[in-house]
Amino acid sequence: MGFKSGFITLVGRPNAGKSTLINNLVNDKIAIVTNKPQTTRNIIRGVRTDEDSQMVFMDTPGIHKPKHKLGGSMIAKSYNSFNDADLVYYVIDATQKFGPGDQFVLDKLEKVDKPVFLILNKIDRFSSDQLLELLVAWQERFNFAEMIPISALKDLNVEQLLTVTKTYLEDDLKYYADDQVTDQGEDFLLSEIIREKLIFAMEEEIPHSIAVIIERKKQTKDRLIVDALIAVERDSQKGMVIGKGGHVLKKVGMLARRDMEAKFQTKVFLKLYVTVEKDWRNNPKKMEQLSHSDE
Ligand SMILES: Nc1nc2c(ncn2[C@@H]2O[C@H](COP(=O)(O)OP(=O)(O)OP(=O)(O)O)[C@@H](O)[C@H]2O)c(=O)[nH]1
Ligand SMILES: [Mg+2]
Repeated sequence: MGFKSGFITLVGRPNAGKSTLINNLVNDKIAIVTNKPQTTRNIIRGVRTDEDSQMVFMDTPGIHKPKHKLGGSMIAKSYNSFNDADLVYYVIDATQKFGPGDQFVLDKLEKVDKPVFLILNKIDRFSSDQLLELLVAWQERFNFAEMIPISALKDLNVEQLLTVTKTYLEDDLKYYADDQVTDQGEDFLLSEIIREKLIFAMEEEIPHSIAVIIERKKQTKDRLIVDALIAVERDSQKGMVIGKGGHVLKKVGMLARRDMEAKFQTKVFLKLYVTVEKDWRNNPKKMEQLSHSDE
């Protein structure tokens, strides 16, 4: 028997748990997770390799009705991921009612000529008889190759998902080295850690206006020095990111630094700056700079 591999894209509506799931699937925190929708902005690849197989998972931005150019470019990336995939996981938050947003995704999936798994996530939040009803309802909506209930967060049934997925892999190359878990560069990882902490610290609308870029990075003998620039869209948002007496920024910096130190196993010296880039989410050039669209 030859080596088997495949590319699997994780698509779905914002907040369904795609990033939580990819982290679980590769046993590492490679994608940021927050309680607010539209967190993920880029395709993030996560690799899981064993003796005879390799699965390359793709985390994607949540599919939503875009209000800015940034949103449009985010969902375009999600749709593009169908082309690279051998298999699609449609991840849903099973605690949410079926609505027009779900139907929109199903209509997209109708045009995709790949097996589609329905992944019913967050089953830790309801009982098994509710689950049966749900499976029956979804079965009537689309011809899924498989329907698998899981909890990405509580790690329920993810092993089963992997077992079933493996039966769909075909003889193919090993695309990534055995020890590679993600394709992301260090700058992107660092900026995402900061963005995660900022999203948690901010109220509803502001998270979507935030971008983070690494301005300078230097590894000395005993520490990693990082200067990061946080961009927001309005002066008022700048004030909120900084907080009274700088307390918000200080807290964000502390939490981000801790995660960076754990991830890169080195002492980190992190400096954060905040700048206003008016309406950057509608400015293609700024967007490219600020949303890491080349990574
Ligand atoms: N109870 C429960 N919560 C979950 C589960 N999986 C994810 N969550 C939570 O759902 C929220 C959204 O998770 P994400 O993984 O960021 O969702 P996403 O689909 O990547 O969202 P976008 O990047 O915005 O598209 C977070 O608060 C997670 O902790 C689960 O299995 N059970
Ligand atoms: Mg995500």
